[in-house]
Amino acid sequence: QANPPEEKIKTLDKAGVLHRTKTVDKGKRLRKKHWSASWTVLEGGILTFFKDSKASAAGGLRQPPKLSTPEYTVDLRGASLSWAPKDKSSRKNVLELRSRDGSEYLIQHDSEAIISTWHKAIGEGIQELSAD
Ligand code: I3S
Repeated sequence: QANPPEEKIKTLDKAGVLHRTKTVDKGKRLRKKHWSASWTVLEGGILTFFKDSKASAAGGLRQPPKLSTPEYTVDLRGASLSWAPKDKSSRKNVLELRSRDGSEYLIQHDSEAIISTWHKAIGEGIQELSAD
């Protein structure tokens, strides 16, 4: 292997704007879904959802929201990812991410191509961590 694992894990895997909502907080189902479009970063086995920001949604990849603060940080170690069952949302292209601490998130993008790249990247992130 060319790079030591410490080196590899620091790499930025992916960043972009996604729709997301938290549905379960450490085993406790939240009463209401609050979808928001927000800047999302996958890096070093951690998925970070930044606070909802119209600027980040509009700016897309060209304008990372420097002043935005993380809202949810999901450790992918021990997490699982699947396509959300239809009863979880009426939206299309919805992924469901479950963290090891029993929290759940829905992740959505209208573009099937874009959500597929996130599916692959997050899935690979989970795989890499399970190999340690
Ligand atoms: O599970 P629900 O209640 O159908 O989720 C919907 C609500 O969160 C809704 O908010 P309001 O109750 O304020 O209208 C959202 O606008 C919808 O997007 C949620 O359903 P979908 O199917 O889009 O996840």
